[in-house]
Amino acid sequence: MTGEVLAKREGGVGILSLNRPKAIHALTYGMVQAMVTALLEWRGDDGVGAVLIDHAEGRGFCAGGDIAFLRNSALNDGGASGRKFFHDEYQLNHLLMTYGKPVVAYMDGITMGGGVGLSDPATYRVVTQATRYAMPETGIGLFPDVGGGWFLSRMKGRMGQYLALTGARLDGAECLWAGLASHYLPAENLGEAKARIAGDPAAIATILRELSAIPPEPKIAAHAAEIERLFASDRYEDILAALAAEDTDFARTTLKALATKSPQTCKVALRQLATSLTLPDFAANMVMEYRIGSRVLLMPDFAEGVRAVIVDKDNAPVWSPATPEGVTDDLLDAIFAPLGAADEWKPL
Ligand code: QUE
Repeated sequence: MTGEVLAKREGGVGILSLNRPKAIHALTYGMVQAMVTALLEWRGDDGVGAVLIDHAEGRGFCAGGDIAFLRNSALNDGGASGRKFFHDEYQLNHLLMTYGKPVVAYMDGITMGGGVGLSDPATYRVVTQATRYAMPETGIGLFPDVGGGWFLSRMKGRMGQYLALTGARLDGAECLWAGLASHYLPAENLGEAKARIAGDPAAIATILRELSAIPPEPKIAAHAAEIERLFASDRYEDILAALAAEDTDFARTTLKALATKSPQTCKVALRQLATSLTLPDFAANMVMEYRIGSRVLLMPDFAEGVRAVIVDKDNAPVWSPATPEGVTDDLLDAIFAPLGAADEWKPL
């Protein structure tokens, strides 16, 4: 074990603390393995009444995944180690979703990408005044994976399509309003919440309610009707046309944001969310996402997006195809097609 996840027992709970502060606790393969190992052990342990997931020292809960590693895999090993990472990370997401004991995620500070994959499936999702929640993948030529297809598509009023395409950040109050969080606590109360839950894991709901605060106004609510109308279509070109025809600051800002995103992965995201609504369960969603991830990892936009945002930091990715019109239905069909039977994703 690398020490990048601290797994410990305290009272009647198991605690997983993400501990990679120099990368805002972005998930490595070793961190995924460490969490799966502890979760499987605790599932069969009658002394563990609940699992808490938080971060150790430093700011933020979890910035995402180890995208530099994934880019290296795409460029140097044909994607083999990257696919293995996605495969096991999605098994972790699914294990949390089906765990059978309450899971509490403390989304204090940056909660993006892979961090969302740890918190969306949790029974209790605690946000604070510091929470910054986003699925920013289309900005690096990736798609909103780790179960994003399932959760985003089931949000009210096309909010999930808006978040998936734009990578917009929500604060804690907005997460609570949107149903992404279950409780809003002042960050100062998190220590007491964890200690009291460790002492009485059967009383999580009561403890979190007692330590909750009234959140400020969710600013995004003022745009909900506009989002529902402008993002109504599952065709990306329709959304762009609707935004271009709307004479508001919100529409102009949103269109400007979309112009910086990978057209290929924006179209992938829209099909991903629409398809997820037809699927019977979370496992089927993860089968779909692993097919997508296996292909998108090797598409030029991913290596280019990580180059622009993390490696060279010029924030000027050159996308290919460069335009939404250039992303054909045939390309999307190939990205969503089944893998060979031996390569398909399976739950633990
Ligand atoms: C989109 C993303 C990620 C991102 C930036 C994006 C992502 C991710 C990170 C990240 C940030 C800081 C780190 C790190 C990774 O940034 O998934 O290791 O130190 O993990 O625009 O999807």
